[in-house]
Amino acid sequence: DEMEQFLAQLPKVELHLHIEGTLEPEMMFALAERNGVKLSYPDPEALRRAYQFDNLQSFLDLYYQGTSVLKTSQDFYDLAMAYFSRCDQEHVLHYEIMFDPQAHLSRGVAMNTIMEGLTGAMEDAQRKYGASSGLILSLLRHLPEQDGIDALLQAKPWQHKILAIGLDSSEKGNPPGRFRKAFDIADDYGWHRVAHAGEEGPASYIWEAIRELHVRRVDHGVRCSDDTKLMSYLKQYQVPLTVCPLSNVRLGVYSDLRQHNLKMLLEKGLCVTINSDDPAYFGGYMTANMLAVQRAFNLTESQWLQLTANAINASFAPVERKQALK
Ligand code: ES4
Ligand code: ZN
Repeated sequence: DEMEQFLAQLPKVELHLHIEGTLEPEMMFALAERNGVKLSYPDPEALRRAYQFDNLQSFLDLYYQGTSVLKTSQDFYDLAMAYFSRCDQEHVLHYEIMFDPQAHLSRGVAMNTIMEGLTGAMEDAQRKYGASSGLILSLLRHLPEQDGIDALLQAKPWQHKILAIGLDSSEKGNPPGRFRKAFDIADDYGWHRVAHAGEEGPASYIWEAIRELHVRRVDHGVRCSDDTKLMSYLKQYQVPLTVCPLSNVRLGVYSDLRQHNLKMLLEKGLCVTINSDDPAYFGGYMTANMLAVQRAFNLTESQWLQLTANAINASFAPVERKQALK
């Protein structure tokens, strides 16, 4: 209908996207073949059928397995280019994408291999599509802080090609405060700071990410609604939340989209944005997330324009680029 048409053509900005989470089963099998990697599923269909998750951990187990096919800079280039091409089709004009270097370094893939592939694709997407982009180096919170610091030191030669530090993986029992030193190094590199907080973990982790890691934007953050003081703070300072609707439903954070608090948060004046997280695993890219939200909440056109304005404001794009996006 008319609203779906409006959403399909709306210029978009994506701020919460794990590039490893865009690895579609078909590409996983193609890369496995190319690199001589054995997968534990017979074909892409069987793999896709296994994408039934009980919680964040059951997803992460498959997600990390999937990364085993990524070996060469060409693999990282192809992976990123497939996502960028999808973005072009969906009118996503600016994207800030996370990657998990520790998931690759631990398999013997060098930082240079990852960075050459990803930055090469970003430069080509800029030329080919006119899209702007940034890279967020995300640390795995289930590993010791020192492992993350080692990854950061390996990224030092690339510091000017990276926009921000992030923090992801298993949230429960892994509070943000443990990563202060790592975030201080990122600060010395001149990077912005984001962290996953309040996805499965408690609202206190959102406070901790803000107070101890000085994050400028919170990934997910939906559990903020358990804490009225926190909600007031997020509203007052317009701390952006990168909400991922289909992800939250697939991982059981909400039983269905109608139970999601994103409309409430938006109407209370928080800086909510909509994002796809790991679209190959959660059943949809940006447009699919927006259409699912529209079916659940029937938002007004002005609410959609607000969500888009929020994403532009929440981005780390230079002011001139932000103006061009508006
Ligand atoms: C993730 Cl949805 C989600 N949460 C935490 N860590 C992640 N890594 C990739 N996707
Ligand atoms: Zn995420």
